[in-house]
Amino acid sequence: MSGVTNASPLDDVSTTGPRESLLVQAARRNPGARPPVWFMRQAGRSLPEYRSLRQGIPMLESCRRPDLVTEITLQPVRRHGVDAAIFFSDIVVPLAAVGIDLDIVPGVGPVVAQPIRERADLDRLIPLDADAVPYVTEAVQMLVAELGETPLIGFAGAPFTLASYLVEGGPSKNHERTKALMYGDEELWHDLCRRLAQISGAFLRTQAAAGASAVQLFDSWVGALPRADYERYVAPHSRQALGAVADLEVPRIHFGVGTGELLPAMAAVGAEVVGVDFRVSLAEASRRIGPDHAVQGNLDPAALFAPWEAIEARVRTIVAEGRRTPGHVFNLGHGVLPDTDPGMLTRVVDLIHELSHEPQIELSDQGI
Ligand code: 1CP
Repeated sequence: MSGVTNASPLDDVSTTGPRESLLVQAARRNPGARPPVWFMRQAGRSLPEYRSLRQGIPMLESCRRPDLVTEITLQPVRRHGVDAAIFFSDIVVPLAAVGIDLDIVPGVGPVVAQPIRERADLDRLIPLDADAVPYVTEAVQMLVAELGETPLIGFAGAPFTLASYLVEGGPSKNHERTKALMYGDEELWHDLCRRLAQISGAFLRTQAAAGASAVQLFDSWVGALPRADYERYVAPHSRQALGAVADLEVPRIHFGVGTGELLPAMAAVGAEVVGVDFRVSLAEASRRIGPDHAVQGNLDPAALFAPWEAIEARVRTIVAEGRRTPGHVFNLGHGVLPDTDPGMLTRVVDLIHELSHEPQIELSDQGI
């Protein structure tokens, strides 16, 4: 087996394991000489080697094949030298595993055959057990062996974002049916989200128990809600999902898009790290969240289409701001866009890796 780092898992003495990695340390608010860097959606469409591997294999099927999952997860680690791997799967994989009839349609996303809109529909959402996703456990174990000291991040979709796909039946811009159910039948909404929180929590736990070093809860679309609604309709369920791994000592990252107004509430439900999209600066985000949490982010994925000089300036600003937070994990403000030049991602990683050798520039020098 060819590991992606020099460290072999066999001589993985406790001083160099993934638990001592920059990622885990930054999440624990013990920042190193530079931030760790990885990218949401780093495994996938922007890589030609991904596209050739996936040819003729439907997305859901590829998520159920540990050999493919392992290879796709490793591709960006090899190519870019990122400081963490993100498990290749999808937020709807655990829903399919409990028997929801859905597909991931190329160019569209998850599509649910029979949306969940009435009380009787809840019967189709049975609890998830690790036994229902043996391919996840197997792939995580294979990956941990291959990755050596590089940490693997497990993930799940948060109840609100999962509910949106289930209620709408597919991707949605305004989440109108989801909000109609949430505001119109609060009891049914909470019953639905309790089931989703169990599924989401069990999916996180399966990955952490198999050896993932950190987990991320994606509440991608929750920025569609004002804070009062977040606290009333969503927070208890995201807390339940994150609580499912509270005893496993893996740092938990909690991310959503357009969540500037929700950051403190998202921090409060039980995450060590709060993901920040590109609409709020890291300094402001950290001020809103407070000293007890690290932050992750937040280069605009669309900025990667600008000339390198513009990208470099933005990366340096984000790193400088991150140094003023309790802990910083460098990432994009949302996932890698499909047409991104992978070479730009590699350059961002190289730049951040070089920054540990440069004297630290004070923010005031840059007029921030
Ligand atoms: O590198 C990685 O991040 C790899 C694994 C990964 C992750 C973490 C995939 C593979 N999906 C996800 C999470 C995911 N899936 C989220 C949360 C992250 C985010 O906000 O981007 C969401 C909302 C989904 C749902 C989903 N699955 C969409 C979005 C649809 C919409 O509503 O706009 C899409 C396009 C998919 C399919 C999918 N998932 C992953 C890949 C590589 C793909 C494309 C597959 C293909 O068509 O070949």
